[in-house]
Amino acid sequence: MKVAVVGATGLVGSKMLQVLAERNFPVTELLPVASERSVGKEVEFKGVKYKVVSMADAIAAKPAVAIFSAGGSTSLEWAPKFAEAGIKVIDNSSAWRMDPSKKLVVPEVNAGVLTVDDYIIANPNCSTIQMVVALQPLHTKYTIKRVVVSTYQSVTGTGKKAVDQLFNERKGAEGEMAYKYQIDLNVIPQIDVFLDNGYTKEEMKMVKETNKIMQDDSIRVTATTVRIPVVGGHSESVNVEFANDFVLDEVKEVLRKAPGIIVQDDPSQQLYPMPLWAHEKDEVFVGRLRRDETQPNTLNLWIVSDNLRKGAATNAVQIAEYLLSKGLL
Ligand code: A2P
Ligand code: 11C
Repeated sequence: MKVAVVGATGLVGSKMLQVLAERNFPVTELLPVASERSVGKEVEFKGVKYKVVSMADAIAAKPAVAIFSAGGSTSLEWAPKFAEAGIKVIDNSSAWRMDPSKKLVVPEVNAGVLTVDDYIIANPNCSTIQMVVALQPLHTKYTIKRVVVSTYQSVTGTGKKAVDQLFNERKGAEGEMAYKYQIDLNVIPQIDVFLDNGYTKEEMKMVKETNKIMQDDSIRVTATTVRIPVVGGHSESVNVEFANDFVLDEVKEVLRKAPGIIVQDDPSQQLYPMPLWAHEKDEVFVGRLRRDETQPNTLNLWIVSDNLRKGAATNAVQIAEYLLSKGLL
């Protein structure tokens, strides 16, 4: 199968190449795509070097699927052109996520919404993906009423420039700033731009995308998203109020049995999820499970996942795998 990876020279794009290779997605021909300035450069896939091609050349080559991670404006301009050529697009940008005519998919939660007619499929924001993977099985069992989430997000979510900023600061070296402020030895309670309501765009993504993926607008979500000097993955402290009461051991069992989740929860061993362990893993790690003793039917939990993997590349490749397995490609 011919596969295009748009943004193949970027942080998420190169992770997509790695994940496609690791999961043995049946790529017969790879078309790495990047901006005009990278055309002709080489990227490696399964030990073979491939030349970066332009958008137009990729469309002319008619891949079955194109996985995009080249930013929102690139996606707004080019995804429809791929789709018109009959190429299925899985798009990691925020460009199409809230478009009512486009599906927003986390395979463990709502792959079933996909049909043969979906030509542009949106991959959600990383912090939303890991949260809904953990929330969906709990919602099915206990019915979620309200979610209060605070995030602790890795600099890899911003891109290479931010990773460089962190390590330059650590070395005491000069360099470009991805953030307005120092990130090493600091915490920045702002991810993306501020909106009129005082929340950031990242916070409102967590609200709106959660409702869309879980197909339930009655779930009330409020978020505070925070950047921390970490590279391995995003962490989330989540407070969930259910309509129904629960037994904690049963909650653990529900999560253990759910797809894509690893429960790491043993206070006696000081075992809980951390970005250090989630890094380069595809699963969502859940722990610190405990009852919120201040109100009924309410649970506290801690969710960690590698934002470049399950939060981006792995989720996109899983969507491609689902399309393939259902004959939708
Ligand atoms: P390039 O390396 O040529 O700039 P990141 O998210 O790490 O910044 O990566 C963004 C990715 O999107 C890179 O691969 C980048 O290519 C690619 N990209 C940026 N703008 C365009 C564009 N207009 N057309 C195609 N690819 C683009
Ligand atoms: C971050 N969540 O960690 C962002 C990055 O909408 O796909 C991903 C932005 C997006 O900074």
